[in-house]
Amino acid sequence: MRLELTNLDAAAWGLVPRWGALAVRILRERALWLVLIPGLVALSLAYQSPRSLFVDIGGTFDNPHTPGFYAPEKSGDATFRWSAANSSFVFKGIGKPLSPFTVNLQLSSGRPKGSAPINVGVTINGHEAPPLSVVAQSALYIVTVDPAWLDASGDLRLDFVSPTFQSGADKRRLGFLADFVRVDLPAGLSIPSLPQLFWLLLCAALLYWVLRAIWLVPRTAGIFTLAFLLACAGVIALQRLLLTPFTTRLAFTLALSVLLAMVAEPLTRRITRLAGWRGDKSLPEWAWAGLRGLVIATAAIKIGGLLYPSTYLIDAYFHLKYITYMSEGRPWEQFFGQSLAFSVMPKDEWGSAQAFIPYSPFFYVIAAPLAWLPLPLSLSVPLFSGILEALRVPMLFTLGLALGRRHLNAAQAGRLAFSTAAVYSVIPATFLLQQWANWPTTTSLWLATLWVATTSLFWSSIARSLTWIVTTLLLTLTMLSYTVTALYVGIVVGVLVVGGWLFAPAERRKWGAVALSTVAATILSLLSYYGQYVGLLLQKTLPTFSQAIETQGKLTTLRPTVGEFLVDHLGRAMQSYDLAIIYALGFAGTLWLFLRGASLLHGRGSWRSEGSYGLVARPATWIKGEVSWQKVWIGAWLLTFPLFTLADFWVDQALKQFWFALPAIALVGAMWLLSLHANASRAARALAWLLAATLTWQSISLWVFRLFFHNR
Ligand SMILES: [Ca+2]
Repeated sequence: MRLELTNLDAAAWGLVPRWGALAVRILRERALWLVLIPGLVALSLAYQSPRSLFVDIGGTFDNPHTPGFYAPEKSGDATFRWSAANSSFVFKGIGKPLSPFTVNLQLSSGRPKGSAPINVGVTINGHEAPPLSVVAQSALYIVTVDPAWLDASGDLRLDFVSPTFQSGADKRRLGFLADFVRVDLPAGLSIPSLPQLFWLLLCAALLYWVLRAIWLVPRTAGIFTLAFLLACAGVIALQRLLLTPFTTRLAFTLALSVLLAMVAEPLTRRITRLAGWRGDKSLPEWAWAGLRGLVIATAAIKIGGLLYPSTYLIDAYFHLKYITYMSEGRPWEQFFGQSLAFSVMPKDEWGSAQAFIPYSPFFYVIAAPLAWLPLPLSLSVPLFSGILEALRVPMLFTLGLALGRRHLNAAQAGRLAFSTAAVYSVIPATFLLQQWANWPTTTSLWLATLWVATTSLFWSSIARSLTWIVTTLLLTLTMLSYTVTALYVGIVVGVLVVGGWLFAPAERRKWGAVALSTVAATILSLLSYYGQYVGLLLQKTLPTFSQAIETQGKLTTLRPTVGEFLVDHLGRAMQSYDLAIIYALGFAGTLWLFLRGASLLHGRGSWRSEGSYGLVARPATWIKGEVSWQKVWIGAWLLTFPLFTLADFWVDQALKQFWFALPAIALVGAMWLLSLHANASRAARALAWLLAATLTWQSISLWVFRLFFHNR
């Protein structure tokens, strides 16, 4: 059975019960059981591995194991954490050995040399062990664990009670210093952790379900699922502590990913049908299966990464603090007025130009209700951000549909829509934004994409009241959400309306509607937020800026020369954020879209026979006559990249110009890849696949590198 709508105009929500039917069906599939049973055996065997479990305290992966300890610290090459009066080491799901084993602790009291040893009490899973007499020098302490103290969960917990002292100006009450822990497992039989087995098998079943839902046959789905279980068994055998604190969250992530796809797909179907893609223009079912797969993969990889217990998110602390303030109802002017605006403008960068630019608290307002959930904000906010990011995939799908070329049949339109979403999903920079945790920016870019997707999808009715009101409200939210994005969007609309008026005059009524919508959105956002600062901006900020440009030569004090700007700033960003391939694709796609030779247009609506720029360039001739409204939109959006990059030389935008045009770049990149793939030569097809594979690899490796090994 395939998860699809067999009747073209069947209700889109009819898919939800079909997910359920598929779940029942796969329980009877032999492939699933042929995978789960050997998987269970492999996991149980992996638990027999007597390899020691080593945790470097203060290192990259100690977070889930050190409740009650203070933040990690570094001194030279040594990494460590201070304990408090009460602190613990927790090792989840290590299994239950049948003979006694030891835990080795490298500790020191951290007191001055020659001080008397301190007495640290230890209980192991609630059973009292002999106390440790911890001396000032770093030394190894060995604790023996009676296997009877462990239950079927295979969890091991050491609770410490320590005397404390205060050191210098440090306000913390410090107990002892911990450098590393090593659990030496005995040779001989070990009972696997039953909850771990349960969660991992559940994850495998969910994975099999997902793979069957995107049309893989039972055999192939089984092979991938088995590979997953064998990989898990490998980690359990080698270093199970990298996996065991994550298994419940992994199962949650997979279930949530399915749920997101279950809701996002019918919703997207409904919206695209409303926009006219129905009846004989219905998109092919495989495109929907592809969209489903992309939403699930994006949600699973991005949310999974964000929820991994050792993940490090750069700006999380700052924004979580303001969300907390907002949820506590702190005084608006004191916390969200000028002080917030200045706190995001570092003095060393802005120099004498440090002046007030309103910093919209929009994100803190919409995120504040998350504080009422029975979940810490450090989990719920990244989760919320990951969900938004997964929902961006169907937006890109509709963008490809709306702004794709004219004269495409439903199959070709479906291919472009899917490819646009797919290219966006593997842009390494989209992963980077999640790790930066600059949530106000990402939310505003999300809203901007939603605004363009909605406006272009319903372009034919943009001048009618309902569409106009909805898109105007979306534009207002976009402008309210972030000041820089408001400015960007304003510039885009300016270019769009002027360009449309000149190059696509047949659509002037609609360009007028967009212009009017922007005026209305600007007035609404001035009335509700920005308006209160207009006087301040005119009297203080602008004079300060112009004076700063006179004295500093530029608005910000960084980047003194053109060469440094190109090499240090742009070059380094391109290199370290893996932007090169995606921008090259975007450049090739832009040339392909705007300079494609008219003489090469043989079969209308076919990707073939139209030269692909880049490796397979053909001469171009400018196509005379009217430009399509889609091209004006794409052109205006793409133009923001060179425009804002140039502006970046004078006004630092913290790299925001790199991300703003990414959806448009994904769209033209997808067009170019499709035309490359349709090219008859095998080398061209291979290149299209190679580029897609390289981008995927770059995304995953950037994600892993950034989350675990960066900025610690
Ligand atoms: Ca250490």
